[in-house]
Amino acid sequence: MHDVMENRLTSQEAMRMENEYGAHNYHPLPVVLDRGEGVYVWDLEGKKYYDFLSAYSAVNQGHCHPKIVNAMIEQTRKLTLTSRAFYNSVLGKYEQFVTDYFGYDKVLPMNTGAEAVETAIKICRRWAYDKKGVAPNAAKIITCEGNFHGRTTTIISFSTDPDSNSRFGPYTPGFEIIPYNDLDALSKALEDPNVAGFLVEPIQGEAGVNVPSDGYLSAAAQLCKEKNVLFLADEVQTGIARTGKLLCTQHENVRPDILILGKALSGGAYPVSAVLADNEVMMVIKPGEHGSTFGGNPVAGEVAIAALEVIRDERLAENAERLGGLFRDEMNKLKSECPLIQLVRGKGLLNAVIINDTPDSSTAWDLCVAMKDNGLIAKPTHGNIIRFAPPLVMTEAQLMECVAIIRDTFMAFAK
Ligand code: IF1
Repeated sequence: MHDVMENRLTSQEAMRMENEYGAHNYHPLPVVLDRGEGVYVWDLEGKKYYDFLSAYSAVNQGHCHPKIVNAMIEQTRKLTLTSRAFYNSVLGKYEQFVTDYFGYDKVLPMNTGAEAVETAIKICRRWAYDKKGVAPNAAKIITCEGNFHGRTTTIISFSTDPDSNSRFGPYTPGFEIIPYNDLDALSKALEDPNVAGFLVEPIQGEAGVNVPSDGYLSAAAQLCKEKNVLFLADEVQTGIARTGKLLCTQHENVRPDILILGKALSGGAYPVSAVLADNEVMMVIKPGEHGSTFGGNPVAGEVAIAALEVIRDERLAENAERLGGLFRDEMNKLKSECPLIQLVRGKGLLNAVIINDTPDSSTAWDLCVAMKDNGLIAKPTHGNIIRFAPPLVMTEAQLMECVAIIRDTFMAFAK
């Protein structure tokens, strides 16, 4: 027993190794997570935390959900990967399940969110040439200021965040950037007959949970329809029940022409992403024209089926809607007592608190470190915005315990 204790990895040692041997492409909060279960995670010293980031909304179903883990283990013991050179016994079943679940004719399975966004861009451009009659290489896709759609070179080509795109040029052409939540700007941009699609996050996550005006998404979708332009919804972060509906676009009864999913499509157990569309769009891709080694693998299929069944069977969208409203009410009560809070915003259990300090101040970071010490982990985005996004399996009692931790931390800080 003594030997085992002596060799036990410590958080300090784990952080040192990451710093020494890993690229410095992140600045993590100083906590080393070792185990997760439901809404809880534990560090290497056994300290327990509420997880209020959910791996950026990938763990909506809670950490290590037994149904998802068991589906992964069972399939992994049987067949992990065949490539798409051959059929496999899971893919057709998964494709039928997921297209029925979201109401589309077809799905193109990929692995990461960025791959799904890249796939959607390629499908949209191909549709513009083959169906809309746009001249070769002239297709344009409209995107929004403040967007985050992934980290590949084409996607960062239309990012407006210098951290995401500076000194990674030359950039991929064919994108026009307009202000988010601005229908006049969209209407003007749509005058160009070469526009193939409008790529938009229903809520801008990385921008700090930027919720557009009511009616923006439905009006934007209508403008696109009138101009024969595809509406591409990036629901990688807002989808899978996070905002209180299965899809965030459903709050406005918008049905995207191309739907992009990732993250919680697998419950955080495995990289699974997907692009869904109807036949007149999806069938522009012919055999051999797009693909991926792992895309559509049997483990991904079984994991995604289990993850989506959990969302439905445990009514997690309804829970997110109810607890999200409660959380914002409680944060607004705290705002009335605490000068540190400038604004509370969000939908369902995708929320953010804007801290009353400059983006280059350390206040939001310091608050997150203090909350960590008090048993709740969250992380700032863009300096002074703290995103609060717990797993959707949280109970009201657990949420109120977290509200107390946030309140105690903020009130102690404000003294
Ligand atoms: C990081 C946040 C960032 C996404 C949307 C596509 C992707 C993402 C709406 C790409 C990924 C992740 C990536 C991660 C941090 C996190 C994130 F918004 F969630 F907070 F960066 F903006 N569309 N978001 O949010 O999916 O390729 O990562 O599977 O890169 O730091 P991916």
